[in-house]
Amino acid sequence: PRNSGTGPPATGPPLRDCRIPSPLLVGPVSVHLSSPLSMEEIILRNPLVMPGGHYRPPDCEPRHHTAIVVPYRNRQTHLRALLYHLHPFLQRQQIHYSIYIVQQWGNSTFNRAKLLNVGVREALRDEDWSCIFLHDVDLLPENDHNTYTCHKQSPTHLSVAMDKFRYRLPYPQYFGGVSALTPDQYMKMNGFPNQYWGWGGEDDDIAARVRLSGMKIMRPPVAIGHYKMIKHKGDRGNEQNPRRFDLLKRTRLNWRSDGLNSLTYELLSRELEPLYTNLTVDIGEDP
Ligand code: BGN
Repeated sequence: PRNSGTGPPATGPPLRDCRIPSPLLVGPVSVHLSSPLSMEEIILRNPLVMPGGHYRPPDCEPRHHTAIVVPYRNRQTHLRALLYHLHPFLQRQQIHYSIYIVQQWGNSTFNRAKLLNVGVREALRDEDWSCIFLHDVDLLPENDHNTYTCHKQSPTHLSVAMDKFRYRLPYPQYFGGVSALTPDQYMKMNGFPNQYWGWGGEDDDIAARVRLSGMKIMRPPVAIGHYKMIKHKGDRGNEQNPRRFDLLKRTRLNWRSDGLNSLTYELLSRELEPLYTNLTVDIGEDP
């Protein structure tokens, strides 16, 4: 079948390579946040998306294979807005992709970075992805020239201009929101920390790991890296983590021992929903 695997389609004549840049790009798009459609309506608008939120351009051979990993709990309206917006956005870029929603089971404190580790590991069981995107559920890209692909040399930070931060970086080392790495880059930095329970600091730790493992961070131009953030109150179960300052002081000592190589979790279910793969995972709780 054409829509599985990273290799060429099993049947039919070989396709020509997708053109770069994609002729389907439109540049800036206006993002509406009010009243997202129902899931059924969003499904109807995305007839070419295969179960699990998997897509492959129908008429050219994609050059990029990207897994989008989204840490998640209790954000139904955000999820619908993201899917409504992201599927057409990625299809205009003519890349081969899947969207993975990694849902933390239970009510213990949220742990974004550990969920990202789970998502990366599970996504790589499916496919030989060339690029992995770490994507917050409440961020919507506003310009499709911001391509969801990876650079071989360096991890990338994409959300460089969020409306919440008046369309610029809140501080130079900021790595939160949306970022991307190749599987090799991910392995080189031993993945992400598992010890950040609650809000804050885990993205700074990830940025520090990039540097400590000898890599740099690349960014698109500010004019292209525009994102809208869906406004929301602080989540219950994701209160600010008071330990984040102490943890960040120890990244240099801890990054080799805490990360991908110390990751433990129990995958409770893996469901191929029409527009995403739903991974429900027990990641334990703050000790
Ligand atoms: C920073 C947070 C990040 C967060 C950004 C933007 C910390 C660590 C203590 C210095 N970092 O202050 O996690 O993404 O704000 O909101 O809290």
